Amino acid sequence: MSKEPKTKSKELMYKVILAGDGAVGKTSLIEKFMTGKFEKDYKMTLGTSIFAKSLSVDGSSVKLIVWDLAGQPHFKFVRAGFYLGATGALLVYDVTRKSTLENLENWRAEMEKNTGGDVSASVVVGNKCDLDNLREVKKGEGKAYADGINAPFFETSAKSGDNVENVFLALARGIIKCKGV
Ligand code: G3D
Ligand code: MG
Repeated sequence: MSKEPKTKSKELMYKVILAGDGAVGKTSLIEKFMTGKFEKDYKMTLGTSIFAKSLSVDGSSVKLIVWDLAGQPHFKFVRAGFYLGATGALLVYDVTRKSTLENLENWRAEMEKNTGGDVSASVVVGNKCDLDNLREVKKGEGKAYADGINAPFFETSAKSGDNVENVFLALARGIIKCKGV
């Protein structure tokens, strides 16, 4: 897919990817965003799923083509192609597992390597904020990481829906800002 926006009925189209360790809630987030439903059955993502959704951002219509990657290390070899042409990324960790935040740097490195640094906007997402009793990562720690890479930050719950839409809006807004539309 081209990195440049494609114009169809004045709608801009961008490929974005969901990056983050297995079971942080990437598939749950995109499913919640698409349907408003939270799927309780966990199915390991095999390969890639692709979702499309149009958003209205500050008067512009933007279509996000969201690629949901296999986060499991044994699928690493298939990931390279999924980064191709990506303009934006959600970097997702799980607030109940600190290692998933620490691993975001590895995800970023892999992304940079495979896109040549062409991902123009990222948003850092601390998911599962409904599980406050199991929390291992303070909100401030996620925010500090996001500030360090100059990205917006949100805590979300794919279960309750908290901030799910805001994350995708922020990503679309970041892309538009970067592309100077
Ligand atoms: P992944 O796509 O990143 O691998 P999934 O992650 O979306 O498949 O989610 C992994 C597990 O976390 C699933 O639970 C899912 O229901 C749960 N989950 C995802 N988001 C949230 C959330 O915001 N809050 C809570 N409480 N759970 C969440 P199971 O138990 O089926 O493995
Ligand atoms: Mg998944």
